[in-house]
Amino acid sequence: MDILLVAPSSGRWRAAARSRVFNGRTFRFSQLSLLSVAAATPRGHTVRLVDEQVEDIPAGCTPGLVGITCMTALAPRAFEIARMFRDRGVPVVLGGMHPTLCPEESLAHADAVVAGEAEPVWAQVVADAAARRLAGIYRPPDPPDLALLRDPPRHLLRPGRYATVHAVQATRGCPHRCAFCSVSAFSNHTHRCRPVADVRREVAAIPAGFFMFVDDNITADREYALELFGALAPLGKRWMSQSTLSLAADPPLLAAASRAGCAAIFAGMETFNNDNLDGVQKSFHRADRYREAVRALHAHGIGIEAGIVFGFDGDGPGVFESTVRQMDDLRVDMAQVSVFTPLPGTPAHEAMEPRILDRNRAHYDLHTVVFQPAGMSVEDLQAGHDWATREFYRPWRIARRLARHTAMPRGLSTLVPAAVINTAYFGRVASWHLRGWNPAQSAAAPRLAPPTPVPA
Ligand code: B12
Repeated sequence: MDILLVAPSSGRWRAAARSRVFNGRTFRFSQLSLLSVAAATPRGHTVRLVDEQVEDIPAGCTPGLVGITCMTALAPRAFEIARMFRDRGVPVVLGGMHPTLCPEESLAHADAVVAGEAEPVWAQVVADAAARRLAGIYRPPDPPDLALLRDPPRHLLRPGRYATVHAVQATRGCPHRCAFCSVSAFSNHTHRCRPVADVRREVAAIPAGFFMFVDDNITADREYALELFGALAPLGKRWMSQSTLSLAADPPLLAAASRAGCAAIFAGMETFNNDNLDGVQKSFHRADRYREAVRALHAHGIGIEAGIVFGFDGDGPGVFESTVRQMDDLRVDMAQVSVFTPLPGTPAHEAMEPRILDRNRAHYDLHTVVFQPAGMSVEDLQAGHDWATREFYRPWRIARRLARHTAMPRGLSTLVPAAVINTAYFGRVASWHLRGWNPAQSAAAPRLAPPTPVPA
């Protein structure tokens, strides 16, 4: 059977991905979701992969089966593609984050839904599609044994169109229970690890010096992380991953990550207000520890991309300016600035249900306000998010950050990824025309408790 796997893209994300600045590549990596489905496909079938960020779905094609991966923000586009193929009589299966968290909603647009990781059920789905008996929602009884994963067939991606196609996964899931996080909901707070030898072999075969771990929390299992970092060290590669800041508070682990080639971590700092952290069950991070965490990372030559979220219940109109100032002050290298988003299927969505104003899934892209904030108006939250993003990525701030970056140990060798990520966000500010304003300077702004002070 001819199987077509599609990664949808839409709206301003699609426009940015296709922009001529850097050929739109900077934010484009991975597609490990569909490569994993391709890898799990039984032999004897042909698999093609179309990533709408870089190419169009071939007009009029009629494969034997279409599989579409889908985050929440891409659900409307995924459903549109599903309709197009079903109108041609082609069966469609939806999988990924959104279909797993909202299987019934997704099934209304497809012949079948895979709710969870594909590996345990994909062969059955393919067999049922071939026999024209696709049967609703396929839920893996147990998550797959990660020792049985096959290598992702990266040759299915169009070469040269990605910042890197070398996305590797050592672990799946995260044990924490942050109320807003889809990953916790998807993985049911579990964290599983691949055999270190498999990861080492995959990394050793990468024909490049830099790669990305797409793990959600690579240090969640400390002993595993120590073993993994020890195995990676001799390979001399550079990489980035997501981790909590607990890495920074653990000197042996930090030293091991540094020796293993960790160039930077993405860590969800979220907010500089401990009450906000407590409110979303993220009490394992403390705002008053951020400074020492960033210092420790930098001392080991590891940069930090901070995940920052605006719109927590403790945020008032002053939060934007104070957050940008504190990020400057901490010398954060990069930041992903978002607005709080009650993603369907998360505890936050349930808790905030009465405050949800916008149910258009396309707006659940973490940069659009879809709920009534507690401490300011919808307009102020949107404007403040846009303003803070633009401020943080002002060219003079980027230049200052990069200059400081070179001063940290190994800073020259990680300057390229730091520069690429900063410039990519700058490009996003420009191409999305982010402007906004600082709500603290608008009149009649309600005042809330100030954020937790960060000790000098
Ligand atoms: C890498 C990544 C990206 C990359 C590449 C995305 C891609 N398409 O490959 C980039 C940087 C482009 C990206 C962008 C965005 N991302 Co992103 N991303 C990730 C990340 C970190 C890893 C994804 C991955 O490769 N996982 C490894 C694979 C193996 O796991 P998997 O995707 O779960 O796939 C398995 C199953 O889900 C299932 N499955 C998946 N697809 C399919 C399809 C079929 C047919 C079947 C049968 C099964 C199946 O089988 C797979 C194998 O077991 C995830 C976090 C995560 N844990 O998923 C966030 C994540 C998916 N991203 C997220 C978001 C919000 C975004 C953005 C919308 C916004 C933003 N600010 O980043 C943008 C939108 C981009 C766009 N084009 O419109 C959220 C999604 C939340 C949600 N409920 O939808 C996540 C979960 C991060 C988070 N913690 O919130 N992202």
